[in-house]
Amino acid sequence: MPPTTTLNIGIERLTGRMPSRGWLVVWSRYHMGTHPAPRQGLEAVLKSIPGAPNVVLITGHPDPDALGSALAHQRICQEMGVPCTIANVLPVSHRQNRAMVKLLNIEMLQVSTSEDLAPFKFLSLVDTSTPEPTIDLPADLKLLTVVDHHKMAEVDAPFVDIRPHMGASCSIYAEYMAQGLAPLESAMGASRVATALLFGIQTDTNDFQLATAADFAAAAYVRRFCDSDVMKRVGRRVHSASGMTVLGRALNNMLVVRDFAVAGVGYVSAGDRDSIATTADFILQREDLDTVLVFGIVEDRIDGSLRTDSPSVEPATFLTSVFGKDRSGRPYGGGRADKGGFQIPLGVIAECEDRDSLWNIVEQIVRSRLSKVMPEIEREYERQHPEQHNGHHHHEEVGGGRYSREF
Ligand SMILES: [Mn+2]
Repeated sequence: MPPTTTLNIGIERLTGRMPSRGWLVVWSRYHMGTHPAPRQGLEAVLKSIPGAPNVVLITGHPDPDALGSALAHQRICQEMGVPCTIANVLPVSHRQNRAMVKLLNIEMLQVSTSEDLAPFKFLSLVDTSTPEPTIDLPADLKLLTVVDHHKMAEVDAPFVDIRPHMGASCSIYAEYMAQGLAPLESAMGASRVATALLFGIQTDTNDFQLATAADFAAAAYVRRFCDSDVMKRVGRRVHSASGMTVLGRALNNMLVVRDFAVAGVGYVSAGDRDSIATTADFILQREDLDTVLVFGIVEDRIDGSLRTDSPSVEPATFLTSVFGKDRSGRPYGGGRADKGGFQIPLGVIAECEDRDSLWNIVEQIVRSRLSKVMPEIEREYERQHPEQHNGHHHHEEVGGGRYSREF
């Protein structure tokens, strides 16, 4: 790391000068021709504009990587005496991202016209090298910094740090901090910035599946400053209202035999088909279960998901032994990327207008198929529905409108 005194001489001599591409070249001469590390470059550029209002304008709908980077940029600016505002044109659309904004108290200025940006002198871009295209930028707003991990782009700004090998822009900002630029060890408010950075890294690297060594190093640095309670609340998987409804029906109608559970969820719209799979994933988390089958009617077919943690259950084999094969000899499962997914066409029966009756038939068929490999299923059903077997068929209670609404 170059000595700080050298850096200060450079900044003093250049104070008051407009940053330009030539600036870094001049500055680097103080280091005898060596290119300055990005962290020093960003510090020098920000120190060259004391008091000049900077805006981080987020491109697109704000996502965790952009939000975390923007917060980090803002914190670095504050340490350098540069007022910094985070602004967005498009709203925060994902519910999980809205939770992040709320829980971390991220203040953003919603802008829509170029006048809204008039108070600012300098523009910073994070997680992108292109400004938001749906707004006209004021002619005198100068692009100051660009920090991004997407593909390399020709950008004319005093400070540009684009690293396509990084999994997240948040990793780059975390690295500046780890290298001593507004380090998280130092000041107040470190935990919200750290939490936002970790969330950005986690999201952009697909829960670290795509993380590089540099991303892990960045995550390890920010991790100890994180608010783990907020992390837990923001990171929690969110389900749509209709997904919750499907889950609720499954829990209400679940039959459990030893470590196996089966649950019918009634009619599910095609757009909500995934909630059958997520419901199966959720139920599989019950500690005493290791195989779960969830099914419903989607359009003109029975659609279901089998999930298993059991070393002795192979989804494709299990599904074939329960449901057999279609007339052309193909199994009903395995057609989609979802390995435990299966679809059984209902054919013309799908046209049945009495939706409750059709659902009852489907439930009975699945149950009787399952009882071939697991006879206890019928007994468990009878135990749960004694009224079905003492001659009182409370049809309304079974169909009961519970499944009759598509959602
Ligand atoms: Mn990103």
